Amino acid sequence: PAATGQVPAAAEVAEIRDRILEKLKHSVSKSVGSATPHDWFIATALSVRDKIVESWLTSIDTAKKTGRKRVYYLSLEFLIGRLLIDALTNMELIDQTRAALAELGVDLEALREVEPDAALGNGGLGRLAACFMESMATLSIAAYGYGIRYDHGLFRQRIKDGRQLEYPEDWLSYGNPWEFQRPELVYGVGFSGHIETQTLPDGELKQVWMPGETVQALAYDTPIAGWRGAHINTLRLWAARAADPLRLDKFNSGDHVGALMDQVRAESISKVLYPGDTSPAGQELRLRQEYFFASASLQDLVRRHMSLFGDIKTLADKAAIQLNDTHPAIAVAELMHILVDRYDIPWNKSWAITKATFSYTNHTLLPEALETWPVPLMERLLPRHMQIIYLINALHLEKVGKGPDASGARLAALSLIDESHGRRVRMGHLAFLGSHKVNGVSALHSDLMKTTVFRDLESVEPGKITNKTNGITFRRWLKEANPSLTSLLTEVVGDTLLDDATILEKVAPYADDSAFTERYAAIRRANKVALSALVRDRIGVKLDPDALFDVHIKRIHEYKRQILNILETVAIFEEIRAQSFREWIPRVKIFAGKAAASYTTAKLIIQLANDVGKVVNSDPTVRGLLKVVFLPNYNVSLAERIIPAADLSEQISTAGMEASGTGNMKFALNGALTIGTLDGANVEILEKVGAPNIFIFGLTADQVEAKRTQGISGQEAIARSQRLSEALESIASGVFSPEQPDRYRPLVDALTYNDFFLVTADFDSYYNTQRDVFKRWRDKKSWWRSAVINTSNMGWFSSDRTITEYAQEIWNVPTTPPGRN
Ligand code: DL6
Repeated sequence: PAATGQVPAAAEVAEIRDRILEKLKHSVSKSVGSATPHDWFIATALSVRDKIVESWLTSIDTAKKTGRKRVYYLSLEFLIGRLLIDALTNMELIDQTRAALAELGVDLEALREVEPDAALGNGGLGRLAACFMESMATLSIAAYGYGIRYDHGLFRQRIKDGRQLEYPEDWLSYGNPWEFQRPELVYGVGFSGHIETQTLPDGELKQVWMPGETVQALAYDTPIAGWRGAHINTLRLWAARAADPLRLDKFNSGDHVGALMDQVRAESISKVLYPGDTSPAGQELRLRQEYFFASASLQDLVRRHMSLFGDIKTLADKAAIQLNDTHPAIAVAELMHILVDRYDIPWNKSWAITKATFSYTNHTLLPEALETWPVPLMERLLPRHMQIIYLINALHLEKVGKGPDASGARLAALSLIDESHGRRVRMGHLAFLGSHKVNGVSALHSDLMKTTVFRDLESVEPGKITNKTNGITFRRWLKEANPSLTSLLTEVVGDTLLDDATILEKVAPYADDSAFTERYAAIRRANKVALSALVRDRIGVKLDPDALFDVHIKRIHEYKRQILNILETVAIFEEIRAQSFREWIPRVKIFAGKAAASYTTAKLIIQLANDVGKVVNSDPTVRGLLKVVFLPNYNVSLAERIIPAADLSEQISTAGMEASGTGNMKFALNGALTIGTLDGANVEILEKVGAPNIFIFGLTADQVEAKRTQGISGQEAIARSQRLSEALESIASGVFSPEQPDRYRPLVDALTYNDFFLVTADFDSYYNTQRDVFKRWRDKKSWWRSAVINTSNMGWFSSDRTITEYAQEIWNVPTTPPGRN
């Protein structure tokens, strides 16, 4: 990152330099002469970690002394990315450290690049968890994040002959300087076995679960520094180990592989993020992961609660547990198991404590992502929990079955057990019932929750569903990703911008100040030059930094409609070839994103983007007026490079399907204009930035629903639009895949006959709106005016705002804004 312009004090620089040298010598065991960039990275990370640890211990002590309520954020995913620049930024040590390293002949930027991304998440949900951890620390909330320490995070994507290949990701292979192993913190997590019924002295019956297998959960802690380092929280990740790592008897008798079987089985739980779940074994492993981390986390937090407060009945006053999607939902049954079976708290009281303690965030309405587990699997793996779930369900149905509208269909919809295709436990229902608040992640999404998947449950507990529109941390997505823009903005609003993002509003008047917009535009251009160098290095394509950078980066999914963007690209390509004399606007289409390994259609879309790029980029008639690039291995670090260089942000999901989006916020904050549907948080971005400063197109969520009831064939839309039919025809006929002309026939057939995502219905509207984008781009004054207005209105999308809402309306914990500790 560029320097912030402040000259660090020489004494402080010298002290940091000496600490780095000390770490290099005593912790890395290398001399200055022999140190590699990685050695310098470790030494620098350890030196800033020491500073963090000092505040960390104070934060923990203060929370203990004051007896504050803790927030526990349970998430199977934390998409953290790199931490060095983040830690230095939040500890306000970045300029000093850069100067100290420079004295040693080391470039901080080079160290930034050697740190592997901690990619313990798939996409938006995991990245949100990482932003929330940072904001909770910034707001001095005493919080713990709980998750799994996967040996291998999200797969590494390579593109070979245009196709995605998946390779294991190895973020831990050089060690992880940020974490602390806590060998003293080990919990046994049981699986399978049987239940014994015991009779208590008072005649009551008690169920005792005797697990058939126990896996150990080992804690690894990573400190998460809030802005200005005033408060540090803990991210506690669990690694799985066998209780008995080596069967010595087997080993000594010569069965060397068999002796390690238990270890392999146990450790597979924390081996990979999101193991493929198309096989029954894969499904079982996923459920084992969910229970493993839920159980370890609850045991840990109950132990802390008991040692601090000594009374399990006060748990809800001192602990708020947030379920990040349904992945940790089994924790509801686990807490009931702990309260009823371990602490002998009566059922009703236990249920009241459970509900008061938990809250649940829903992140998707896609039916395939709403988890359900086969009852036989649950019965085998978690017999006591299945019993508890049945009892929760029986009491719930008894209550709701008394109403006048208690039809069989309604009870079936309300039940925790879905009986429609084999018996399955609905984890969303379990999370809903076991929580006192349930929230969606944008206004539209929260409304849709009430009318779709949770309609019946909402009618039983009206008002339970609330909205908490997502946010992003401006420390990472503004200051660290775009330091030059941050410097420009702080010149205008002052250096408390990262303490209170709403002061960005003060930038609005500068939208009409040409001296300001010229500097703003120059910063974008420099970022585009830097991105162009990256693209050339990684995939060998040369870009024109003065072209319009039109960016579509996110997971590859049909509902996100990368194919709509590709169709427009193809249409323009054909037009440039046919009418090369026209005055075309040079444009670069940038795609990046990973497809789930088993998602065939998404992988075909990646291949299509690559194939289109190959043909377009080498066509002599196009003369570089249109370039199409697909950047491999999209991750947090790459996003940090691409977003500050984007002119146009593609947020074009089928309306009603993207719960919120957070990339949309990152782009708009950095001044890209959005082309988007009225979906997720786009709706709120429109409200904030105003219609003239965003390009909205396409069907609304209501229209999508209506259209789907009429039929989803694309034939009519294709017949109506010559451009669309020609673009589809050139894809289907093999223009982009001459070596295999029918490669994309399945994609084109789906759009023609079964266009569930309504790509064809939205095509003309999207195409025409892209022409509006061109018109605006020609009028540079107007373009930069809109860009500045976007930046100035994005303060509300800070995750500090989101977390403040959670704290006040769901967790009931105080927040202290940064700078006021
Ligand atoms: O809430 C974070 C993020 C949203 O911004 C995205 O719109 C949404 O798609 C994503 N949801 C998931 C859900 N996956 N599952 N299960 O990642 O959450």
